[in-house]
Amino acid sequence: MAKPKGQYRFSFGPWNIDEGADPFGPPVREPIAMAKKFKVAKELGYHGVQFHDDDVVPDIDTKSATQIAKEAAKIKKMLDGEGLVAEFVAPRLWFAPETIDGGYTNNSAKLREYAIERTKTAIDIMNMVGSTSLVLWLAREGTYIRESKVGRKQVLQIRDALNVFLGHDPKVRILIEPKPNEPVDSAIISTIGHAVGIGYLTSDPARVGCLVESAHSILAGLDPSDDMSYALAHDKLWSVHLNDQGNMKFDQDKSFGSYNLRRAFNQVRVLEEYAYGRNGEWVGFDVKAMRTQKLAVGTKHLANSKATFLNLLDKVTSIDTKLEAELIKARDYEELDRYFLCLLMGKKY
Ligand code: XUL
Ligand code: MN
Repeated sequence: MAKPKGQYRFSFGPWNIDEGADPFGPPVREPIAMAKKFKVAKELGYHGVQFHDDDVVPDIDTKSATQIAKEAAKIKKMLDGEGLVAEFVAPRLWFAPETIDGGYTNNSAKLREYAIERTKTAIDIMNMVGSTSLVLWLAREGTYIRESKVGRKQVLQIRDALNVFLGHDPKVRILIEPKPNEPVDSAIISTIGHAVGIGYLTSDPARVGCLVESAHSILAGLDPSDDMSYALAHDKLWSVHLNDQGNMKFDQDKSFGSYNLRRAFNQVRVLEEYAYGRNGEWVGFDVKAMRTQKLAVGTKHLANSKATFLNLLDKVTSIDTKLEAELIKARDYEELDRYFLCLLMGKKY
């Protein structure tokens, strides 16, 4: 087994330890306090925590700048106490009444202004918790019906908003996390190609990158490892949200590799080939526990996703690269297929 080239640091967000509510049923597990979530991260060998702005400052819209700074400082102290770092902050723009019809692409100028101001506050919080990365999942920046918004205008509105954020903080790095649908019918920045592309429209493309979430690529009918490759070719893959997804369903956020192990293997392979992490990129898991899990075993999805990643990394670093090259040269892809299946099944080739 070769030594991995990548430098892997793992993270998850507080929302990844949840109470199990779904659109058809109420919570089934007791809430877990933030301090305990940080302890879980540490115990499971994670290095970082991802945040939404209101994970750091609950009920953020009702609080003054002083109160926000006080609460953010408290979270930073708790992180420091555990030896953890904040990977990123993302504004939760899809929850407020002001963003019912989108944030930066809302048809109302006043409501667009809300989304921009809220994001500036999220950037300030990002700095307070010691991060330089802002993640934008553009949740409601699409349409419920196509005729309700003008597509080209929406793209330019998002570009204009990005320019405001780049100007607000000269050090902020913006990571766009695309998703093709859910909660709205269709998103205007729906795939990683769109995310990379809009970065080039901004005033400082060097500070706009992206985050590929496995489930979001699968929902777009695409292979997450190909989406990662595309972003890596642009040196724009600045984080990932690894998870799994039973093809075109709702966004399931299943444990990494639990649905399609080969698809997961290829994601790890692509990251390892790039020596991912050498520029400080994170391996995030955006995974949810099944609703059937009881409280005491409600964090196994986080332990399992990380373990699966590391097991797949062992597989990747034990690829017989000489044999692989020979089979590719001979164009014997049936044999190459069998070789990789044997590798994944732990069978002698
Ligand atoms: C939504 C999603 C979000 C983002 C962060 O599908 O993945 O949790 O990762 O806002
Ligand atoms: Mn995500």
